[in-house]
Amino acid sequence: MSDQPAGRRTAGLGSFDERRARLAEMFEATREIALALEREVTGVPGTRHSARLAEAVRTLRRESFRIMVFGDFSSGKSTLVNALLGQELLPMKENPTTAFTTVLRHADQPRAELYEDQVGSGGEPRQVSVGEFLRAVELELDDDDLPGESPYLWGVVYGPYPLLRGSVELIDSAGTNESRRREKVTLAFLPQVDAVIFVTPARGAFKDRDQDHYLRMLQDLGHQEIFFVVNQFDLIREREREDVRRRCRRIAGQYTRRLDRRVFFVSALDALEARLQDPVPPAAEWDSGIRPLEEALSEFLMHDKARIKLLRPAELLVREIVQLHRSIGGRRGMLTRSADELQESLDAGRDKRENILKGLELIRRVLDTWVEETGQLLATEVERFIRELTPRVGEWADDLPKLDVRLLRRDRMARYGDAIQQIDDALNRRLQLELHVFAEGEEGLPAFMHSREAALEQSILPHLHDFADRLEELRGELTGTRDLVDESTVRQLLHDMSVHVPFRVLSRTSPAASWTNAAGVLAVGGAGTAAGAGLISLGLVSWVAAPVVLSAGAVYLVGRRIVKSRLVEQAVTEYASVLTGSAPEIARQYAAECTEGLARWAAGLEQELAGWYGRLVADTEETIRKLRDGRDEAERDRRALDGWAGHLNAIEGDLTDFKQHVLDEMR
Ligand SMILES: Nc1nc2c(ncn2[C@@H]2O[C@H](COP(=O)(O)OP(=O)(O)OP(=O)(O)O)[C@@H](O)[C@H]2O)c(=O)[nH]1
Ligand SMILES: [Mg+2]
Repeated sequence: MSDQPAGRRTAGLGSFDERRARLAEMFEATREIALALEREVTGVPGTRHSARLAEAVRTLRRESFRIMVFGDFSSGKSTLVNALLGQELLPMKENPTTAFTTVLRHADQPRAELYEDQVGSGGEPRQVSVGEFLRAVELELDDDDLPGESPYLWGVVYGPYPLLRGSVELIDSAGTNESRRREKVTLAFLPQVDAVIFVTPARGAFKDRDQDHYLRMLQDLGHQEIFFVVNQFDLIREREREDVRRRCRRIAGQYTRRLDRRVFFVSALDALEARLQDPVPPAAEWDSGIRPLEEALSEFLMHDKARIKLLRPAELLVREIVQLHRSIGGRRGMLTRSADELQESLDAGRDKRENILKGLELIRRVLDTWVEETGQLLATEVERFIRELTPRVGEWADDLPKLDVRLLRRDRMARYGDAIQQIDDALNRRLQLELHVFAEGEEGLPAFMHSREAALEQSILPHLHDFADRLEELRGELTGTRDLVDESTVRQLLHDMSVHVPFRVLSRTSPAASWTNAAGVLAVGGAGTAAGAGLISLGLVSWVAAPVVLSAGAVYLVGRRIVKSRLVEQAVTEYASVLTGSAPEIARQYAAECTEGLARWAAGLEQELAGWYGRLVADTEETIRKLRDGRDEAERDRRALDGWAGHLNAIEGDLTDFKQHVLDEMR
């Protein structure tokens, strides 16, 4: 160390702890500037930038190294964690399962903690046994067959896990794209982790643009070493595997430079099953693909852990500094001009401003038209699907389970009622399955919504470009600095859409989750009581349930004098005919609910764009006022901005050296 050249303060790096303290200092200094700037610009310190920086420092200072398993719901995250631990610890199920973020830590004695508050908020945990924890973390269907909400936001399980020796923590998260609430909790945890294992299901891996959205989010948080696990690889047919591998590597290649050590094709379930056997069958374990992943992970933990602990936040800091420079540059640009000049630019820019507003209006119209069209097409699509189903209802009868005669002991009327209820339940389960395939299958709603998304992109992207270009032009004239508008900035605006597109809500519902209950719900409280998550909140279940209940009633009356085989036949016919009859209404209701969700998303987007423009004009007007009030205040502001810019430059210089050193020394 002593032979390091003197000069910048990072030159002699010292021990890991010294380096970490040095980086934390850089963070603190940057946060001071962010706070001051926020006070100056918005009048409220402590918003976005400074909060992110504070969070990053907390993560940096934490002694443990956190690796989070992150990805879509039901992609097999919990199964993978179990496979890595070599035991069946966390709950794994076909339906959305993990209720909240679970941190796994090594300790000799098993125990667990449950937290009701966000990490870092100081709330005391509830101390529980591991068994109690595991019951709490498993999403349960409540009395109405809806996934219950957990009171807990996160928890810790301690146990003798050799993998996690040396202060490594493995984190299982609630899946994305399932419930907004659970997703929010998962995303809030992300800035607090040092590394990420991104799990995607092999069937339709990286399929949605929101995968891209989450991956960008990870990049923005400074994650440059993501482990990609393409899971459930056993479900891919042998002859298709190479294609899937190639495609996944191509996509992952956009986010990592070390494809060989960062992308893995795994069957977590096979790995777990192999490891639960005694002795472990080596061939099965090897075929599951888990070993190369583990080797890469352990190499990473051995050689790169300390480097990443420092480099990840350093990367994030670089990005934050760039943003801060940008804000300072814009503000300073305005202050260096005279009030008259600025006013003149604002006035001269009147045409531009009008064009910007016109552009906004145009975007609004495109969005509104798209939302309306999508609603109409969706109604047609759902109606068509249901109509096409009905001729097949007759075939479903072939698979009906035997009636449970033990339940048929009461008087004749009640007996028929019970029998029909059983037939209805079975038909309902089948219908639910068909709806599920429609909602999830490549040919069904996802394909429909993809085509709608593509249509929207095609019609709206040019307008978004125009709008952003014009706005930046105006900003350039007012401040002397402008952001370059590139394709990804504009596309980023549309990314959020996928979260709001209701087919995902629909596709979340699993066949077993809600069906049997629906008729009961309707009978007891009307369609309104079916409010809740997923399909049910969209009304599809209760509307599809309507014919079922009617059918039970109709057959119940005629059924007094018919024999059992006729009863089934009659029930099925009734079921099919009422289902067809209700198709338009079911489709209309469902589409109306989807349209509402999309309209909310569109309104949010419009509001955001209007906000960009509004803030630029308001900032300019505020600066003009300051400049008019006398040069003193403006001059003071300018000096302050210069001071901050100077500080940031110095920090940036230190940071560059720091990063280089860490890279060199730890290689
Ligand atoms: N065939 C196959 N099935 C798998 C594999 N991994 C997981 N599964 C199954 O996929 C389903 C979901 O697994 P989980 O581990 O609960 O998925 P998760 O990502 O934790 O789901 P959430 O907690 O809901 O986000 C379960 O039925 C697993 O048995 C795999 O590699 N192959
Ligand atoms: Mg899980």
